[in-house]
Amino acid sequence: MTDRPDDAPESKRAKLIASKQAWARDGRLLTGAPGDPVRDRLPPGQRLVKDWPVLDLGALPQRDLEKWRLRIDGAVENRIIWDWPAFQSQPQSRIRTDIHCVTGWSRYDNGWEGVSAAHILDLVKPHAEARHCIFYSRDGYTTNVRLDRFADDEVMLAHSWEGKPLSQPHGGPVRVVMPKWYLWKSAKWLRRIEFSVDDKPGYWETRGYHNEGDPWKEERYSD
Ligand SMILES: Nc1nc2c(c(=O)[nH]1)N[C@H]1C(S)=C(S)[C@@H](COP(=O)(O)O)O[C@H]1N2
Ligand SMILES: [Mo]
Repeated sequence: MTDRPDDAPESKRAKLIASKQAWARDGRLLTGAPGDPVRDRLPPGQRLVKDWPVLDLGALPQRDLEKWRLRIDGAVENRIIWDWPAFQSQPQSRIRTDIHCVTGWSRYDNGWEGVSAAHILDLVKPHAEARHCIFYSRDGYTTNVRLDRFADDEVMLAHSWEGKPLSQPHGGPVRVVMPKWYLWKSAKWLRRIEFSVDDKPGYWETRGYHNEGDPWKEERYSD
């Protein structure tokens, strides 16, 4: 898969999606030898990059902080709708993590700043039956994670990367960061989080990609 083409024509976008689905069919990059996150830093089948590639469906949503809203709802006690000032006024967290893309690149030491998943869970109080989080993005993308994975202490909604506002191509103003999972779980241009009793596989999960996506277990593709 190539970098995101600016104003991707429909044919180019279709090609990119088709090639990524072919990767899943062919089991590209699978080594068959799971890694050990204690011993290694680079998960199996990955290569280290220094730059930060842009990967998405090629539709770059407008960045408009006036109109920006984040809705958090579903199986929760307290629903939230934040506008930009409300989001900014939440307690801030910082983490430094590696990121791993299923197309084979990993990038070490990304400094993120934003609002932690732990803080969000404190505020919304998911119902006892809630098991899943579904992320909805402004470009129509969706992805699903288990609630216990969302609750991991490294998970956050990031608005900054390396001390600067997250750039629009990388998901600004706000994206999810789920560093323990392949990067497709880290939804860019986040607009809604739904807590759910039922799982709702997202864009890539319904196109041949694994429902969980642990890079150490090479959970790239569904069987
Ligand atoms: N909204 C949205 N989020 C998305 C995607 C997308 O197409 N739309 N692509 C996913 C995929 S497949 C990857 S690998 C990462 C890439 O993030 P980056 O462009 O910042 O490297 O974003 C993920 N989040
Ligand atoms: Mo990806």
